[in-house]
Order: sequence, then C-alpha cells, then structure tokens
Amino acid sequence: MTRAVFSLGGNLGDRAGTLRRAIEALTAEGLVARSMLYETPPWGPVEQPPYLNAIAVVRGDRDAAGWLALAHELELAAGRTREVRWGARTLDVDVVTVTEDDGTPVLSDDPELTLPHPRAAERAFVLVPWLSLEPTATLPGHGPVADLVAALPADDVAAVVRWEHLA
Ligand code: A4P
Ligand code: MG
Repeated sequence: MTRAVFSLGGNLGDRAGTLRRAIEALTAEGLVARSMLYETPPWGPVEQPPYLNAIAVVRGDRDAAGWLALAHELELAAGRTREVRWGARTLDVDVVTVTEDDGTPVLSDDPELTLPHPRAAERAFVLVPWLSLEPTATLPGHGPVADLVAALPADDVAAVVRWEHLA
C-alpha cells in the first residue's frame, strides 16, 4: 500500500461540483482525508479566473504511476482538455507526494512523474489547504509544510481563502 497526496484545482465551469465529484471518485480508491475547498488567485503567466483548490489524501494498492494514471482519469472525467500550459482548466489533479507504508517517500525526477511535485514547495494554493488538513505534514526534501507556509509571502497566504462553509 502507498499513500498519495493530491492537489485538485479548477477554474472553469461548476468548479465546486467538479472538485466534489473528483473527491467522490477518490473515496472509492481509499480516501483518508480531504481539505475544505479554497478560492485562490491564478498562479503563473496566464491571465485567467480564480481557482478553487483542495487537497485529498488517499491510501491504496496503486504505485506512484498508478496514482498519476488515476489523476489523469479524473481530469478526463471532468472534460479537461490540454491547451495552454498553466492555462484555465475544468480540473487539474497533481500528485504532490507518494509515501510507502513505512514512511519512505517515493522520489522521482522523471518529467512524466516528478515526485514530490516540483512546484509544490512554493505554492500557497497547495500548502495552505494541506497544512490545515495535516498540521504535521512534511514535503520530502523541503521540510515541514508549516515551515514552508511560514516562509511564503504573507500576501500569498492571505489570498488563499476558505470558500466552503462549515457544515
Ligand atoms: N507530471 C510530472 N510530475 C507530475 C506530478 N507529480 N503530478 C507531468 C502530476 N503531473 C505530473 O501536466 C503536464 C505534465 O506534468 C503531465 O504530462 C504529467 O505527466 P498537465 O496537467 O498536462 O499540464 P499543466 O497542468 O498545464 O502543467 P503543469 O506543469 O502540471 O501545471 P501545474 O503546475 O499543474 O499548474 N493556480 C491556482 N491558483 N490553482 C491551481 O490549481 N494550477 C495550475 C496548473 C496553474 N495555476 C494555478 C493552478
Ligand atoms: Mg497539472
């Protein structure tokens, strides 16, 4: 068994419905925990609408390549088309980390699947929801998520706003 941390985001169409359907699909795969939905300013060079983002933690029989295949299945099910890199999309699912049951992180520098995700350490839209879900989480090679959030510009952290109301 391995444990995977997924970052989910979308900024086109019914953003919350799309994210909730993807999280529902992850339930069948062994969902351990999910964060609230957060509204976040678009990151990157492309001008586009705000995103909703969330973190989901899953444990199951897949290996790292299997979790990436699942991420692509979820994107396809959400009608994602790949046009512009970093551009607007109905759903983007990134694999942030994969960990063996004994706690060993899976590391990879393969461009098809880089682990941990190469840009996670600098992204408030990944780190802020992850920290609230798992306060003791660490990003392999980078350290505690709490320290990474503390090192981000305060404006970036403040711009990640919890969107979902408490039940
Ligand atoms: N790939 C390599 N490693 C991984 C990994 N750990 N997880 C490869 C997922 N994919 C990985 O991804 C491009 C290639 O990365 C794939 O072939 C995959 O095998 P893609 O999803 O086809 O294209 P993309 O998403 O446009 O590019 P990329 O580099 O994944 O972009 P990001 O980094 O995912 O950025 N702003 C906010 N606020 N919230 C967002 O969620 N997302 C993006 C997308 C931009 N700005 C955003 C958000
Ligand atoms: Mg992506």
